[in-house]
Amino acid sequence: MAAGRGELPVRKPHSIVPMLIFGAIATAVGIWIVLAIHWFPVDASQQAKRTRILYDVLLIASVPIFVLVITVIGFSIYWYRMRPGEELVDGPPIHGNTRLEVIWTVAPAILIVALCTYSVTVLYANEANHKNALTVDVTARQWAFEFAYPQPDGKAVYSPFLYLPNGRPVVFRIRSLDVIHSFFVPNFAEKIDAVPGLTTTLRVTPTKRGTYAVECTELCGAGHAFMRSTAYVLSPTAFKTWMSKQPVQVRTANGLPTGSVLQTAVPGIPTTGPFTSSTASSTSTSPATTSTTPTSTSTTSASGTSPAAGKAVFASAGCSGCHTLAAAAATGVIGPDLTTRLASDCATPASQKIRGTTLEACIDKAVTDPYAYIPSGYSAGVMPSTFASSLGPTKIAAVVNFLVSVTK
Ligand code: HEC
Ligand SMILES: [Cu+2]
Repeated sequence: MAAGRGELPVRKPHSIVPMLIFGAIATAVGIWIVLAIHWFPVDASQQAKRTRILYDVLLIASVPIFVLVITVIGFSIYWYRMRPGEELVDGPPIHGNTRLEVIWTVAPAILIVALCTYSVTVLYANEANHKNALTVDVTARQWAFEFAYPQPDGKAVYSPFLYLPNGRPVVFRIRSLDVIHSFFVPNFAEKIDAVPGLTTTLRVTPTKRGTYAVECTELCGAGHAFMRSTAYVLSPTAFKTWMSKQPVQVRTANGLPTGSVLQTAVPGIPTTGPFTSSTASSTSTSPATTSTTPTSTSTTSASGTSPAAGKAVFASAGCSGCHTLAAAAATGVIGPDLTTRLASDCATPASQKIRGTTLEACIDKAVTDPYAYIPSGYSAGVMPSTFASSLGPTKIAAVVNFLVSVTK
């Protein structure tokens, strides 16, 4: 039985005037709303301004498209809804509309090409190299940033805070000593990852004096949320004055100032806080002495300088984050694989000349003075050079004994 079935006749089209009026009002209101919202913090760089204007253009282009889609759907649902008695009836047999299909293919294509071209222009403008740019080296580590301003004779001015002269283009050269971090000043609207083994660059021209947050935006460990600093954009004269008062220091291989708390501890976090197991008092100002002196209370099963104690040090001092070592179930890949390479690296003539001829001397030197001899394929400045002071003689001896015991 086909009673009641069949196809509806094509309905008389509605006038599109109500849609146009609704669409025009909704577009105007929508654009007003998206432009009224502060999507970004205050612009403090040329790059931020360009990026914000680009976003404004993208928003202005998006609102009419959104309104068009929603309006046509809404009106169609209402106008062409099913009436009582039409439950079993098919819609009218409409197949394709070439003109409409050409329009909805060509118009978005033109729009996308135009917006892409504009975005690329902004990208190139933001990354343009400027003569006379100020170079600032950014060193990231768990969990702090350190800024270095290169000076003549291979020296540098170091600062845990970022000072910049207003209006002068800056080139940041960014490195990480440990894991992947990301350097971000929201008001500059520019960010880039700090990747171990690479130097990444970021260009910013500050345009507004003020104090801004510097943040790490890559989850980089337990202290990630504390990995913040401050950027001060000063007048050029104030910047000069600040710079002239800073001590010029010899550049260290790892990009951190000699004696910086960063060499041993994490700023802003007490040495006895949740991120360290240190039992040392933190009242001393010298980093060499703020570090732990191992006490026998800190270990229970293994103590002193035994290989077992050394295995615990290997885990707690973060060695396993960078090194592979079967005996410690460590799988790090930033430094040499100690299971396979340590024996041979300690046996080369160059190594023996610098690190000593015995395995024990070699490992001790490799841990306490890591850049004296660099095994082939690696570079200086990655392995922390501060274990001698941060771990103290007992833990060093323990970890050396452990490595000797597992190296054949
Ligand atoms: C941030 C990564 C990193 C950490 C953490 C680290 N190392 Fe290294 N280590 C390296 C790199 C890179 C090298 C090779 C370059 C060099 O010797 O400085 C290296 C070299 C070595 C060598 C010499 C290896 C060879 O083949 O000659 C030893 C031994 C060593 N590390 C032990 C340790 C111990 C013990 C710890 C923990 C107390 C540790 N490392 C922590 C990155 C790291
Ligand atoms: Cu980080």
